[in-house]
Amino acid sequence: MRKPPPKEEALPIIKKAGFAVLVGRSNVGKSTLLNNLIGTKVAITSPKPQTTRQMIHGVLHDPRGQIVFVDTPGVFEKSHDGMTEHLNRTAREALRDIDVIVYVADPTRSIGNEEHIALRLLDNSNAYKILAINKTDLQQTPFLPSFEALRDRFSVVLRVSGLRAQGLKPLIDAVFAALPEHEPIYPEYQFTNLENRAWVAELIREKVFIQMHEEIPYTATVEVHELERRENGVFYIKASILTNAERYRGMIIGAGGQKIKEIGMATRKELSQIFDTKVFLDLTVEVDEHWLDRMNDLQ
Ligand SMILES: Nc1nc2c(ncn2[C@@H]2O[C@H](COP(=O)(O)OP(=O)(O)OP(=O)(O)O)[C@@H](O)[C@H]2O)c(=O)[nH]1
Ligand SMILES: [Mg+2]
Repeated sequence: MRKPPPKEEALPIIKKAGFAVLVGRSNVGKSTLLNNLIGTKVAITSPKPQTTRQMIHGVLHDPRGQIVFVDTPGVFEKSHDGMTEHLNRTAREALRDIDVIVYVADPTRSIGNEEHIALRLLDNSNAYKILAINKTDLQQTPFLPSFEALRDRFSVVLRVSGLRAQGLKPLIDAVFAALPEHEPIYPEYQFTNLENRAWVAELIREKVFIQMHEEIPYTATVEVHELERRENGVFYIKASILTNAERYRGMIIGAGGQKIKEIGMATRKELSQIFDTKVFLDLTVEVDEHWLDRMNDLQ
């Protein structure tokens, strides 16, 4: 007797997977776009430049396969300080061995020297290049035509709004079209490469960026020492904000402890909504002049 042909559903389904790196100038909206592509807050955002300091993976799971979007620090022109050098280097390194580049542009800002520095990142890459012109929800996008004119450097040009989650489907489709067939890179339940502690540290750092002005956010980092769900269901977090000098420490604490209280309150509010439980946050501010050196050593 002849064997019946294999049932169609028994055939292995070949899916796609790969890395799509979001690059561009600082503040163009890469991290906001990443979060809305994934549908979860994996990266912090702020109206200030140089918010993102490390590569952050956001994993999109889809019937077609898996896209690992990689958020990168924005390219910044002023490069005399250690932080900017670290950020620009991280953005450059993120472009090694990847499948797709999503170059994010902000049409409210002109194509100046810094944009050209950022565009140069594309030059030696064989990756499939997509130009995502962001912030198209805004009325004032005076430099839109000059970005459209970059068309020849890219395989696809798309208009999106990361903030309003507009134009994301064509972007995801364009990335999938360019990805190779590949095994999934992350397990199905995982959305980011950041561990919980690192992610909570980032959330606290975001509040520092939002609450503090001038150079203060750039003098600070956050370390989470303990993170556990206690028997009563409460999330217990012990963390410190590290800053370069005593005077900055005083400013982050604020008169009568007002600033640190606001940073703590905003963090607790967000985390208790995400975890759907009470959050206890023990947050201190400490002087540590070497945090930036340690970050650079990680490279
Ligand atoms: N109107 C509008 N604002 C946006 C959009 N996307 C981002 N923004 C705003 O732009 C600012 C910067 O956003 P981020 O996502 O932090 O930008 P980034 O490119 O990751 O910045 P760096 O990490 O510093 O390089 C924030 O105030 C966002 O709310 C958008 O589509 N429309
Ligand atoms: Mg960012």
